[in-house]
Amino acid sequence: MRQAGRYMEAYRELRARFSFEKLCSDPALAFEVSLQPHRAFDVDAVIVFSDILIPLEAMGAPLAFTDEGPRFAEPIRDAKAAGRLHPIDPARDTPAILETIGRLAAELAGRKPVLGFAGAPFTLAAYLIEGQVGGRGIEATLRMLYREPELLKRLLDLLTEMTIDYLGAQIDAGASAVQLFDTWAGRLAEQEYRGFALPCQQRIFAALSRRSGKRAPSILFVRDGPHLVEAMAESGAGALSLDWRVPLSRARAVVGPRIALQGNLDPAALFSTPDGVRRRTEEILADRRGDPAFIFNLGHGVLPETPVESVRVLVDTVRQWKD
Ligand code: 1CP
Repeated sequence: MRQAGRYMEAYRELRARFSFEKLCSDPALAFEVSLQPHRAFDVDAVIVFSDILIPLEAMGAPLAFTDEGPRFAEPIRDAKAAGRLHPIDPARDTPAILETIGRLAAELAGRKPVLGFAGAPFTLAAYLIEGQVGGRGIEATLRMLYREPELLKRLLDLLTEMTIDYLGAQIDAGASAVQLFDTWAGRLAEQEYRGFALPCQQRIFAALSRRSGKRAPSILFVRDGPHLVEAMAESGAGALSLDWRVPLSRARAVVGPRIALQGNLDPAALFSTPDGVRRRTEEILADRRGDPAFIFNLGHGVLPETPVESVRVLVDTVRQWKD
């Protein structure tokens, strides 16, 4: 999950000097930001600093990170606009993330895993179609899904192929595991999830597990997805990352013992007192006591106003836990 960010003083200092785009596109800076949570809290894994939307710009969709969030200047609403997108060659078109992963893997060699990541096709399509996600959620995307499903599927196809290449290149660059973020797929009913989001996830995880090069474990995140856990288990991901809306014990009962579960403290719980943070963290750890395939995580990224002390208490609580 997003672990660097504005709640950290060291991040705010760098952001005061450099744009978000610059932090992502300069491997020396991205390397520094990636390591900030590692240095501050000694977290168990380091996620490379980048954003799921960066490869879309490389596909030909002009992107700006504004104060109101990311924005595509030309939302993709018809076949003509979709036709302007092109495949990418990760080494040529997204060198910064690969270089940053390489530097992190060398720095942390064998001591800590480096996580690569990508947005899942449905979520990437939603950002492209909306242009900017605002108060009305992903209404334009849903309109395309129900009115022009073939157009959406063509877009999803293109994004699926790109994501296979993009994650494969991250694994080759040194990522120990990769996480696929399908943040917006939880907006769908199970039937549409199975029709539009799941097939893309399945193609990506199947391709990654079949590849002749290096392989790496995979994690699938869906936000707002308690109703989708059973279908998510069919994605082929080795681990499911869940938000706080579903009790992990219930998810475990649904998916069985073979898939790892990751989650799922509500990031808002970090606004509690240190004792409150410790208690909520321990409740999740106690719930998963004896579960050999559990990764503690937040259910979503750290919120900008989060007290740093809460993050420290959380990491210490997980570290000190005796199962
Ligand atoms: O300086 C800033 O304010 C930029 C805030 C920020 C950050 C720190 C954005 C803009 N992206 C990121 C980094 C990021 N994004 C990481 C790097 C890992 C880390 O820092 O620890 C990762 C893994 C992401 C993934 C991401 N970006 C997702 C999937 C996970 C999720 O949060 O649901 C999504 C949906 C995005 C899009 C995005 N990028 C940035 C924002 C504010 C958003 C969300 C916009 C929205 O809510 O629609």
